[in-house]
Amino acid sequence: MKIAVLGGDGFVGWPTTLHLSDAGHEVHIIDNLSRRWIDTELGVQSLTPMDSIQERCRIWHELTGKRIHFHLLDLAKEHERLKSWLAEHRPDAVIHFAEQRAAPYSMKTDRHKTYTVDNNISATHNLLAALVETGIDAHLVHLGTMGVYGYSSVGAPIPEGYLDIEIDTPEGKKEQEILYPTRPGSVYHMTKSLDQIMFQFYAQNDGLRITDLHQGIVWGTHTEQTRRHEQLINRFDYDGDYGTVLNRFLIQAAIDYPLTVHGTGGQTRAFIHIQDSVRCIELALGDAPKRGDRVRIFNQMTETHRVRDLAELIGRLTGSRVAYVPNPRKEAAENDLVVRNEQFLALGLEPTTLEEGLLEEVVEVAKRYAHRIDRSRVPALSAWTRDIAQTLDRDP
Ligand code: USQ
Repeated sequence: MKIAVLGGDGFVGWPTTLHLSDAGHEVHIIDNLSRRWIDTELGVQSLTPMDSIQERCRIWHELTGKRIHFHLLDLAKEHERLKSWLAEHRPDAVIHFAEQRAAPYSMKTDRHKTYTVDNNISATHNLLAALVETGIDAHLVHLGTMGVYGYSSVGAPIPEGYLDIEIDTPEGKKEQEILYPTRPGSVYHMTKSLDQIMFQFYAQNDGLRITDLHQGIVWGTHTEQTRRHEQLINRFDYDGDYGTVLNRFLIQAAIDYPLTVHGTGGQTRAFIHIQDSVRCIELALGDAPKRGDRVRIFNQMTETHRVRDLAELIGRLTGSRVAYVPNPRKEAAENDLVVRNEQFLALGLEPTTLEEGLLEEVVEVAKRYAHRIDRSRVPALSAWTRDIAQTLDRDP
């Protein structure tokens, strides 16, 4: 297949690109490199040293003889160029990762909220409108988030995207299938909820073939392909805005920094290893909906864990201290979460679970590059409200 990976320079985009190129697909990255600019804005860098995207593609070619094509394009701002690109290249599939993906970044200031909404909503809508206008019947696979559901299974497992409900009507009870009601917990998660409505509309109105992957928190850093050469290494975020919880605990353990549990750590979240994440995307690509089908939604996660249990586990493994710090977020202090993920299992996914070897591998990577860490950038200081901002600790 000819595949366009929008956002192919990012944390999940890059390993996905390599995985698909390795599998023999013709892969084109479209990216505006905004994630690298945000590092510059925040004054932080990936724990792992990343080469330019052009250099990464050159190394891959040298190693495998396969070409990955890179196109610098801003999806949110360059609608006409996007249309021309699609019309010229006519991809069979488009994978859409090109959104600002950090909840804390999206809550920093009104500017960051506005940027996240403008960027994410425009990128998704420009893409949908361009696919309709160019008449390209590509399968669109979007990286969504488990966060659209709102992390509470109210006693019943969270289904894969849709909920069957019964409504009272004058003629008696009627059944209806609706998108699971969204309950986003940040401006970032809100943009992914809005994406869902756009997908529903374009599938119904124009017959676009769309798969939306509701992904949990990704952990790990290496995949089979990124391991092959030092310059193919994946980015690895540790800072308070972009670092995600499990990877942060592992990095904190590596540099002898207390493991920063927010609040009581009673938050239960869905997780997936990066290797499974790229595999799921490949599985979803191979199982495209037909024209006229509803949006296909998968829950892309393999297990759920409570934040404090993860911290205690890593504390036991590494001898690190667990610090319970004031929570910068407005979120439920404790929640249960049960999630259905049968569709990927039925397609053959064999889940990578949280085993010690893989956790230790991440700690090893972090130790190797520990000299690149600025300890002052570890605490999460982006507060969800002004009142919460007053309560935060800079030094756990
Ligand atoms: N947390 C801590 N300590 C930390 C960092 C986080 O206790 O040092 C807690 C947070 O308060 C939160 C939980 O861990 O309760 C998860 O935080 P996170 O930063 O790992 O994840 P989140 O902000 O939800 O976002 C990440 C990705 C996002 C993706 C989402 C999947 O950045 O792109 O969509 O995970 S999910 O959470 O399933 O919605």
